[in-house]
Amino acid sequence: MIRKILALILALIGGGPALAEGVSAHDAYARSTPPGARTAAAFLTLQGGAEDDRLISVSSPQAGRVEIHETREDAAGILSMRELAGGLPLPAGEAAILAPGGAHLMLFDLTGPLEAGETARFTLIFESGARLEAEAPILSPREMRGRGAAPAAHH
Ligand SMILES: [Cu+2]
Repeated sequence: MIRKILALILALIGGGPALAEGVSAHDAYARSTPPGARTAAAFLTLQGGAEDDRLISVSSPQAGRVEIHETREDAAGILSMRELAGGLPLPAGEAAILAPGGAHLMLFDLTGPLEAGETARFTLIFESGARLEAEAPILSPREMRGRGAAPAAHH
């Protein structure tokens, strides 16, 4: 129910002509951080519009910098992550799911801890010029596990 309301709010905030055929963002959430942490991770689902597009830039008032990361597993099963330098492709009509263990938004230079129960805010900018605001509930470790998330290996 709460998620439906958030989605509705997002739809209203995101409004305008871009929404009908444009990209949209859903189901955003962020991982809470322990005191003193300087980085955090957030996740969401992007839905492509009528044209191919690409998420090229993300910012948050709660972080000095936000990068778009992907997670890779090498032959030995070691996970590492790196910035998607060219941004995240979002083909027309397809969904891109950013989730633990995969692509994610990486927050650096946090202005403060991300406390469970609060909200992280993001501005997403796409190659097409589309701009979306996303609100991400900050989840406790227990709530993250409820999402099927593995324990944080690399954050
Ligand atoms: Cu990362």
